[in-house]
Amino acid sequence: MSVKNLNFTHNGLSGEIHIPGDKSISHRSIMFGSIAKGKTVVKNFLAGEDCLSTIACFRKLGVKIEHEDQTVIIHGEGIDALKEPEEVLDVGNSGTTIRLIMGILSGRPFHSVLIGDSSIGKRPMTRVVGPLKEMGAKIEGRQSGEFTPLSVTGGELESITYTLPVASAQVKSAIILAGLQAKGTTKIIEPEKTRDHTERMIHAFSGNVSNDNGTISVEGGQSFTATNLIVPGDISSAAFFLAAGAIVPNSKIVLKNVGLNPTRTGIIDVLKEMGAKMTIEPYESNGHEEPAGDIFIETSELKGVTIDGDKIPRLIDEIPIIALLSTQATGKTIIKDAQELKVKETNRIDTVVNELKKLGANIEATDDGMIIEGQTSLSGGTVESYGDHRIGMMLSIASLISDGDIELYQPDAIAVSYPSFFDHIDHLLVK
Ligand code: SPQ
Repeated sequence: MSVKNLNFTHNGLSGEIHIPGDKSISHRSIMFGSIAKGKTVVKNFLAGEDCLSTIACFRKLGVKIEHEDQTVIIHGEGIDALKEPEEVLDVGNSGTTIRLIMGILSGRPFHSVLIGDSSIGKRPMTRVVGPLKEMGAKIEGRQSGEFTPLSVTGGELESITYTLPVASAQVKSAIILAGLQAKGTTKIIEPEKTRDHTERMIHAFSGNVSNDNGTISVEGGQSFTATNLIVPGDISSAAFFLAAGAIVPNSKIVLKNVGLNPTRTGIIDVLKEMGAKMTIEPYESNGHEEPAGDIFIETSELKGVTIDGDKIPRLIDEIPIIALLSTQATGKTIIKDAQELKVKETNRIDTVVNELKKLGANIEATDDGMIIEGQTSLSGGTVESYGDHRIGMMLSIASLISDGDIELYQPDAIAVSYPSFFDHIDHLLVK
């Protein structure tokens, strides 16, 4: 197993970094480019392992995709041109890829097999398989379709009206992608608002979808026209440096081109409530579908907060780094209503609590979140990402404030969403 010794010597953080492209949007750009007609050019694409898995899957479905660095060109021929894959579709570590692609495959009249890594093999799929079967897809898998490997045979679909039992953009998006191929209008009722990148992407590719007070409606039989996209930086990646800027002494940094879609900006609200010294400069809207801007942040005195309810979907992937932030805030931070953390790349309640405890944090797991008591100084120690990119990055940021060196097992997982992460740390360190 690979291991990285994290012993950065520094005098704070300074300077600016350009945040790499948003993972959720990069996945969707490949998917919509593949089902649209014409040439789609995507700039600032995230060339992380998860999004490369999405490219590999669509190539196996017969789509011509050129990729160099942060630019991807997709030669779409429409959804009817997708072909039965001769090989299994391997999604690697990517929950977004497997859940969304199932929505597309459900309406395609052929057979596909989906597999992923050992983490994907433990993540629940019935949440997507259930509604897609209701629409008419034939899907089988281990434990009645709960786990990979999954096989999908698509065909004619009926529209449904479906109330999401969990706040999940992946479930919503899978049903939208199937609904686009179904007879009639599919309606999805969303009790709590989740990220709306799929809906925005439909508009960008000249399609229609509406949201009336949490009921999303999509008409079947739509076709899409290729477009050019610029992916904004991923706020979930920026979050690690927002936290670093706030908790590493003598820091003042600028994060350029951060995606500011309001369904994703929960981390900004939390940092403000904790007392972070931060300024946001939104870019002028240039008519493209996703807002972005620059964020300035500096070392701040933080206080504990409570995070719960409908705030959770707006920052679900940022909870590991919020836990670290909270160890440096005075008072108690309570995170609740976050049971979904248990079904991410790892059980993120357990991995966050166990690994931060090893560094001396005062943190306890609860049934639906965690409670952190600050302010605690962190020690060095041996910790592990357990193959979860967000746990690996959180522990690496912890090493910037720990008293001793941190040995991180499985640091490679970070390449899933942020291949240039350690270069960016290195760039910001004041030596
Ligand atoms: O793609 P994957 O593995 O599910 O990635 C994660 C992450 O931390 O990067 C979750 F583990 O992000 C999800 C996010 O939690 C990406 C996503 C999307 O692009 O639609 C939505 C969220 O998941 P969910 O289950 O709430 O829909």
